[in-house]
Parts: sequence; C-alpha cells; structure tokens
Amino acid sequence: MDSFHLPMIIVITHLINLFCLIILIRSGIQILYDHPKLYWTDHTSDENWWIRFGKKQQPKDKLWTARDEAESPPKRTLALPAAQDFLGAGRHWHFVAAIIWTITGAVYIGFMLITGEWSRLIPTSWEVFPEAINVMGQYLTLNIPPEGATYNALQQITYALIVFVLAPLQILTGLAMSPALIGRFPKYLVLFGGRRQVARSLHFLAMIGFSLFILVHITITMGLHFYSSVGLFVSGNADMDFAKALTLFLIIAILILAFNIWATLFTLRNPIKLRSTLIKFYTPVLRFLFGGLKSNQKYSKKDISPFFRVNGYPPKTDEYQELRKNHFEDYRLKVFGMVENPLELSLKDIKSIEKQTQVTLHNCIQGWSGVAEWSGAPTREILKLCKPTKGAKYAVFHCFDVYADGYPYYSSVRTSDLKDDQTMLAYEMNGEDLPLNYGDPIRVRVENKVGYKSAKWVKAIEFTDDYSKIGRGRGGYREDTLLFNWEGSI
Ligand SMILES: Nc1nc2c(c(=O)[nH]1)N[C@H]1C(S)=C(S)[C@@H](COP(=O)(O)O)O[C@H]1N2
Ligand SMILES: [Mo]
Repeated sequence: MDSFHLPMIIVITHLINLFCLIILIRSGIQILYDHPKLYWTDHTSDENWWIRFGKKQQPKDKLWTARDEAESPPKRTLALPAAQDFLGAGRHWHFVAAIIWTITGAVYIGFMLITGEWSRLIPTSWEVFPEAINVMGQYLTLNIPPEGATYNALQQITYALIVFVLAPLQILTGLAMSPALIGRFPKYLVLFGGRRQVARSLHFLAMIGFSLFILVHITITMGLHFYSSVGLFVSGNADMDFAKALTLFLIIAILILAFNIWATLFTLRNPIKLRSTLIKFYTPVLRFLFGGLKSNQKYSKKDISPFFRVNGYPPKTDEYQELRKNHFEDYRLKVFGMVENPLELSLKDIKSIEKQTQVTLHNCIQGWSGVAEWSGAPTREILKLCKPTKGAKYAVFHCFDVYADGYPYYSSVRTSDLKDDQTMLAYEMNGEDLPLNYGDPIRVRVENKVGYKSAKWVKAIEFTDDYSKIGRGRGGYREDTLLFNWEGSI
C-alpha cells in the first residue's frame, strides 16, 4: 500500500467536525421530538405530516395545544439530553455546535483551496461515475480496493457530496428556520419551493444522510483499513507507530464519549447554568445574523392555512371571564413603566388607530407553522402615543393566562422591535374578531420572531430598562420555564 500523509489542519478539522456532528445530531433529535412531525407544506395540522415520531395522540373532542404534542425522545436514542421539555437546552447545544462546525468547515475548505488539496477531493472528469460503480462493486464483493494517496472514484464522489452539497444544504436549511431572515427576505425560501417546512424536512433528511455517512465511513475505514486509518485519524500519518496511534485514538474516543456523558448529565442537572453559559456564546452571532431584520412578508389570502395550531390555553381567571362576558366593554390595555404618557386604552381606542392588515407566516419554536391574516393597530402608533423614555430598552407584554405554576404568561422584545412595520396589536384574525383561543381581545404579532414572543390575551404593556425583576427574570414565560433564549429570532 502506498502510504500518504494528511496535513495537520485536515486532521484537526476532521476531529472537530466529528465532535460537532455528534452534538448536532444528538441535540437535533431533542429538538425534533418537541414537535415530532415533519411536513411538506407550511400549513401544518395533526394529520398532514409525512412522517412522525413518538406516539402521542391528540383528543378529537377537546382543545389541545402544541405543547401537549411535545414528547420525550426515547431514552435509548442518543438525544441530548433525551428528556421531555428540554427544547431550550437542545437548542443551546445545537447553536453552539452549529457555529463551531461552520467555522471549522470554512477553515477546512479554505485550506483545501489554498493548498490545492481540493484536487484529491473534487472529481475532474465524468469518468468518475462509471468508475465509482466499479469501486462499489469491488466493496460489495469484498475485493477491497487499496487505500492510497488519491481517493478512489467512490470516495471522491461521496466526500465531494458531503462537503459541497450536504454541508451547505444543512447550513442553508438551518438558516431558513429563522423567521427574521425569511420575514425580511421571503425570496430566500424560493430555494425550498417557498416553504419553510420543506427546509425543515430537508434539514432532517440531510441529518439522516450525515448519520449514514458517518456509519458507513467508520465501518469502511476502521473495518477494512484499521491499521492505517487509526494512524491517519490521529496524526495524518498512515505509517505512524501503531501502538502510539492506537493509544492516542483510544484517548480521543474516550474524551469524546466522556464529554457527551458529562454534557447530558450537566444539561439535566443544571439547565439554568447551561443556558446562561451557552447563550453568552451564541447570542452575539444571532444578533449579528438576524438582529434588525424587519419583517417584509406579503403572503396572500389564498395562502391562509385551513388549520392553525393553538399554543397556550385561554385564561380561566375570574378577571378575564368577567371582561369577556361583557364583550370587553371594561377592558383597558394598560401601557405603563418608563413612558412619558401612561395609557389605558379601551378596545375602541385601539380600533380608532389606523388599522393595518397583513398575511404572515407564524413560526413556532417547536417547528410547526401556519399562515393567517391579522388586522390591528401597528405598535409604532402606540409608541407615538405613550412615548417611551430614553432608557426604556424593553417592552414587556403581560397576559391574562395564568399557568399551573402560578405564573402568568408574559414575553418581551426590544422597544425598537415595536417600530417594525409588521409588529401590531391584533384584534382580528382572518377577517373576524380574534377568536378566544387565539388571544381575544388583543394579541401581539411580532412577525420577525418565533411564536412565543407573540403574546396572546394581552393585559398590559410595560416599558423597562431591565426585565430581570419580572417573572423569574429571563424576559418571558417560555424563557423562564422551557429555558429558551431571549432573542427568539430563530
Ligand atoms: N398569553 C399567551 N400567549 C402566547 C402563548 C401562551 O401560552 N400564552 N403561547 C405562545 C406560543 S409558544 C405560540 S407558538 C403562539 C401560538 O399562537 P396561536 O395559539 O395563535 O397559534 O402564541 C404565543 N403566545
Ligand atoms: Mo410556540
């Protein structure tokens, strides 16, 4: 066998790549199970998925919510951390790993291009296809082709597909999950037939592709070329002293395994600490990519979804029941805190503000979506009326619904988000008064954020320079309980 050397940069990026892919796949499974259904259209219902995991069935005769559909990944899957309601934690791991993985990939490709190494990877003639079939036949008949300095045709095609097709696809489909990005640039979705759910489904299929590749790749390299592979893997030198190579190899394998066990246990035991640590790392990236993207959605009436999921049960408090019984005659939306003009707006006051109508895509952080038409008062008009003071960095929406833990729902955004053209206080959905389940009498629509920011049954808006004294201090009920990040832009 002719021996060859791999440059150290390739050895290191390969190792980081493997490490990140394991975290990405494990946290990806956790994320998937929070809404374990995949679709080809942006209308999602309990029936129109093309594949589903888990086993929960929703009742036909009474209201259920999207949170009721969340499941725990089976313990024997490799999910990180494989527990119910750890969507927030799964996402923290996923974003951190995705960022490191992308940077590593860029370094790897940059290095390949600069050094000319790419020529070993990228097929340069059509001959590669018949030749690959030939090689495939050799593998299948166990006439193992020799390993060498040039990759064989099958390796070339597979590696090139992984690096130049599957990896970019995974990044593009991942970015398509951001309501901020696709709200600002709806054309981005043209790549996926105009549908975010197509991107989500492809993101899943590409994950399966990566998983299969890893399995086959490890089987072939380790199973068929064990001695040289171990050396190549740890040092880039196939002829490295085998005892040394194997020792290093075992150390690396144990470290990766230990890290994954530690990550799982730490996530389960210290989810709050985990959140505060990991969001520090990726929040600046979210802000850089998605901060300040204004929603620019122009769906049409014919795009409206026949079924629109509900998340959050309508309020049961006496206060709310009384108001509703009286058709919200006595409802007053309180606008208070750091404002020059505190307000108490009746429904009539709100409806006297210039009415705006928009058809938009709602993206729940869990994965489902739906298109609806919303009409209401743009929040930029509310800002003109209440005049937040200089330091009023955040707008907090307080809601009527009180959860079983005794805390009412709330969410918050930057005051500047209220200037977005499509952020509004909605009082109509699809041309009718806002139905009970969707936020009667007033809900917020924040169209460049995931769904949990769009508070329903809004009671008051508070302007503040610091949300840490509200609720449990993380800026929203979902952030407090499911430990979501606060940005909500993906
Ligand atoms: N008051 C209140 N607002 C809420 C929620 C809630 O539980 N209570 N759930 C949020 C979540 S997670 C989502 S996805 C959307 C769902 O909106 P929909 O029920 O109109 O589909 O509402 C958001 N606003
Ligand atoms: Mo949601």
